[in-house]
Amino acid sequence: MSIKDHLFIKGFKHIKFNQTEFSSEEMVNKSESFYQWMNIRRSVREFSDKPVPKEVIENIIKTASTAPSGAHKQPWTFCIISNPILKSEIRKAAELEEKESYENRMSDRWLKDLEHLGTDMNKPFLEIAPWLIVVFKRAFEYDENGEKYNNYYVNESVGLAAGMLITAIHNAGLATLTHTPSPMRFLSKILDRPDNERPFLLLPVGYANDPVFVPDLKRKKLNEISKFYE
Ligand code: IYR
Repeated sequence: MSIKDHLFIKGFKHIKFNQTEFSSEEMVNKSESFYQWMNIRRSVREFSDKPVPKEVIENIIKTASTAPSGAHKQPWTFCIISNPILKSEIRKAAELEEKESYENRMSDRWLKDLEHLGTDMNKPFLEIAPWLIVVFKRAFEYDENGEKYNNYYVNESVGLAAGMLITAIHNAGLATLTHTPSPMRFLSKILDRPDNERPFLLLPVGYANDPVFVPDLKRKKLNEISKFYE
């Protein structure tokens, strides 16, 4: 007797999916140790210029692209920059926007909310980190006749991929920062992206500077972020 490894549902091939199962004890241990590992992740603003192998970055990007997405449209493009000329162009343009933001665009309340993070308009990490990843969301696509069609839940999908990207970066023992210079249109220009792509997030990736100091943040407790209905 042969066991079926696929079947057709409404004409579409479905393959057998084998969920990896763990015992309750293993589940508790794995989820606890993964939490402990994720809980030491921190956004880092000072990077070393120590090189990171391209293969690591490729694996990280492939991991991010395993994220679920609306209608499985995978509405993302990752631009990965190590070219020093492009990095310095990006830094200059980002700092111009940040200067305007810090001096004129952000409210007093916002600036006060950021004080404890020690951020300012200077973004040297954009040149120092060996890699920059710019995540673009693909608002729409062109079909073979050049007609536009929309993607679905684009922000949700790309947000999920970005979360998985950050997780994969941390898993590799590397540091990153979710940087959102605003507005980010300059990234489309510098990277020569097509009109269906919009910049979503800019992440420097590399080794943290040694030593590096980060704000003494506290995470909300489980009972502050959740409510169980049993
Ligand atoms: N984009 C600016 C300001 C900034 C805004 C928030 I909200 C942050 O959590 C951190 C920074 C900057 O990168 O400095």
